[in-house]
Amino acid sequence: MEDIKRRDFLKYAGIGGALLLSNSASMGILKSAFAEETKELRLTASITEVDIGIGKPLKTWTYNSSAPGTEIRVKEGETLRVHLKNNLPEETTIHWHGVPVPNKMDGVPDITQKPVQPGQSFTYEFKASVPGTYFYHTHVSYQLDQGLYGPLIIEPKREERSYDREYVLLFDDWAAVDGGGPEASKMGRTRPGMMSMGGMGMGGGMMGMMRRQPEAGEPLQEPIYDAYVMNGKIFKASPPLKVKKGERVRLRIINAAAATTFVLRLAGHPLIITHADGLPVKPLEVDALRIGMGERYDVEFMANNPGRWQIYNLNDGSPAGGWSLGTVLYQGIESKSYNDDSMTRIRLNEYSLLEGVENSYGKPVGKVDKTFRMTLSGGMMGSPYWTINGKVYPNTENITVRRNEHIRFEFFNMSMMAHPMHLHGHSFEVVGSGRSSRTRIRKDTLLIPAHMGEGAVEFIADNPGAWMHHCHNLYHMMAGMANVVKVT
Ligand SMILES: [Cu+2]
Repeated sequence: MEDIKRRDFLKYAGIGGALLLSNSASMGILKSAFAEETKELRLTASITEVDIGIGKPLKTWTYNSSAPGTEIRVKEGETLRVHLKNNLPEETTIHWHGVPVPNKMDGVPDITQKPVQPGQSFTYEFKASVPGTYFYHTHVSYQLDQGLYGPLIIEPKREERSYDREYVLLFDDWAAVDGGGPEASKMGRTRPGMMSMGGMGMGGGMMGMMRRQPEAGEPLQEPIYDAYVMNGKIFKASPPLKVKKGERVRLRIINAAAATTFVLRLAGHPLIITHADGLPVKPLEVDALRIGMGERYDVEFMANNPGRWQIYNLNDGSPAGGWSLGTVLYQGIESKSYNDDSMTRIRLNEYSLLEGVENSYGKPVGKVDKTFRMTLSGGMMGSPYWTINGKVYPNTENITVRRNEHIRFEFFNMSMMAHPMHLHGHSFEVVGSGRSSRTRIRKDTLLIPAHMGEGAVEFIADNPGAWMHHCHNLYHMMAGMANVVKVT
């Protein structure tokens, strides 16, 4: 969103809420009494015109009149209090993706709260207990694919790594019609049923392989997208990320897209992964970063290769293949042309290569008390539904566990698309990561590969309440790929 000099943080660290107060106008902060303990701000959801850089404004749904919405940045241990005002024509909520909040603050309509009606308000309040890169978004209907999201950064009390500069990069897919993805879907701009992620080519334009129009009461199909944006702008409208030679730069990367997995590369620079879904990992160098919907990674790169470089999406069979997304520009570079990127092999962030580090934010799971096996399926033969163990939400089986039980989920993907499975209220260990040291990574969203892909996670059910567990492809979630985990 904006670059923030690490040194500035250090400068402000000694004087409590100075940073918060200095940002108070733009952040919509109402008051900063007890600045170190409570941060209070207002998010207004409304229909707004935004300019993503395609030459015409688009009417979409936003927080505080921009997509992404206002960046929220708090310190570990602070309480965040957010007043949501709903100026939309529909009910809405806010979900704090990845943050282990108390159940009634989790923002899932009719499960953790009554949705906020048009014209009404709701106040969310929770302690920012686990530092990391998160985002907040609506959990109602198809609103996520209309722009209702924003970054949420919880700064650690003590920063383990030193870096010179930081950027928050939020990626999204965009259907360039008023109302975004769901409106495009209603117009019939959807993917054909049997197609896998591969072979679709560019996301823009009409594919000529229209699926049948959904019948009344059926879920919407995933739209064909026209554009992919970084921080709300397409490539040619995206302001360059400025760096200086010799700097160590942190990127906090968030995939807020409704239905696109990105494989991100910064030309000319390897990326060092330092955090997965907010939590620290043993630094791992990769050439490109595969990131599913709902996942976040913090990466660093050394600015030691002066030039003008693209951030782009690799053609990895993804519908976003080959798209340029942004620019990294070194100070002093005048040339308008981009440096060439050459690679002979691409190292990706396979979960098996990532290793966790001991931290105080989660106890190792160890022995498992209960295992739940989930077969993910759907989308075949033009079916509009996506299933867990053959059932469509809300008819999927609830998973009921006792508080502090040690739980294992095993996933088996019978379908032709990958599914980023996201659990609310908890983080989980990724089984199969950290094989050498046995320290697994902890995440809250796990991408289960297509075509017989498998994955498993383990967690301690230590947060009581009814928690959503679902595919973070919005169109799969809305078409049934969800269940509820009841921690009693
Ligand atoms: Cu899915």
